[in-house]
Amino acid sequence: MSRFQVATEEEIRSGRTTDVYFVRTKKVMEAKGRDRVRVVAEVTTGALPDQRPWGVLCGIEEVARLFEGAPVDIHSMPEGSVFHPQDINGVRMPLLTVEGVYHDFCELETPMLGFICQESGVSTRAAYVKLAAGRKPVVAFGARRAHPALTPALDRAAYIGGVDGVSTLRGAEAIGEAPMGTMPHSLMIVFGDQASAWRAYDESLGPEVPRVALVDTYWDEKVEAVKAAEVLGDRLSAVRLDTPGSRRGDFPSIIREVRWELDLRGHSGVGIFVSGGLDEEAVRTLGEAGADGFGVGTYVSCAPAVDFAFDIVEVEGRPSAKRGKLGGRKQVWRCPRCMVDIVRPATEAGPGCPRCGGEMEEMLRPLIRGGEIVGELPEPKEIRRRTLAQIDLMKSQP
Ligand code: PCP
Repeated sequence: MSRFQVATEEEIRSGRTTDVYFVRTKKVMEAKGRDRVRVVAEVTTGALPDQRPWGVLCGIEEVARLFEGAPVDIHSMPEGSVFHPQDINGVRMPLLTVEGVYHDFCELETPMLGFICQESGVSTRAAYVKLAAGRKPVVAFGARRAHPALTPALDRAAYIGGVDGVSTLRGAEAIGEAPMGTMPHSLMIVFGDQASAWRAYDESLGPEVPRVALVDTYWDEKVEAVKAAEVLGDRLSAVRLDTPGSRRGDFPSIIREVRWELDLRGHSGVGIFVSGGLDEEAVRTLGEAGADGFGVGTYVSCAPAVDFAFDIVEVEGRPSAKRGKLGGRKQVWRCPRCMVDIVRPATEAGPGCPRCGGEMEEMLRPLIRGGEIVGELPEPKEIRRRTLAQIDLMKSQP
């Protein structure tokens, strides 16, 4: 039993984190001889948080690990897939389907949705923040805003959504990258003055650590920035502004002043990294004002969950769905050129792309067959690459 309020892997896989109404449903099915009924159930959502037109699917590898060994077949969009809640005809888009005896897997609905609802919320916000930053680096600073047991999952989801790096050791391990970060205010306070702290940082750390000096602890940012450039000279790669809210006022102007004063003194190669309470809009605005990189925390790690629902759509091979949902097993066809999606009954052949007439490809692909993981589970770096490529493709559409 963990000393922290976390469920163990075994508790999650054995259904201990499930909602009690699933346990009761099993009892009822057993009592009334309905415990061998085969169903197809699908994951869909009606709308995305922040009224987003598209989202990024995340948490699929953990779903595969959750169902590994269970007597089910799962088809899923690949992790990192960009998706719309509805296809071009307004039909809700299934992102994942589970087929099997309902009694065998119903308890796993809660943990399954937990993985993809939260992580897709994080990866979706990360994608929009990265879109606002363009080529400028975004680092996830948000681990401290969530339960530490989730650090690997939240950092991985932010990375898959598009951020360029993460600040924690365990998060970096989960994505197979080195952790990214600068220095905290506490370093200046412990050393008593900025220059001693900056020098100590420079003299104590290896060449792999970029020299990014925090320049808002005691004095005005532009004064500290110029001082840092004087103290560290060519070794200074950037300054970080984490200006407290009480002093933030017109932050874009502060950035422009820092830029001006640094350039005036020949330090045009010194970048400006900003952090503290940033959201998508702030990243866009501060980027236009001259910021070269961003540390984003709460806005991404505490992103609203995607409201995914899991619904039975077929019972013993016959279409059967509740109100508001469409019956029958389905397939999602995507045009790899136009990023157009069309939902069709799974029994139908794929349509041609209504925009370019080209061939469309199936998006719901085998993930688990009879409890065995058969789907590809790429490394986070590869998933991120594909996610960003889809976003670029979508951006280029008319
Ligand atoms: C921390 C970090 C970011 C904050 C937290 C996380 O700041 O530098 O600014 O990002 P968020 O605001 O988007 O959630 P502090 O704890 O104020 O300062 P320090 O850098 O000294 O830890």
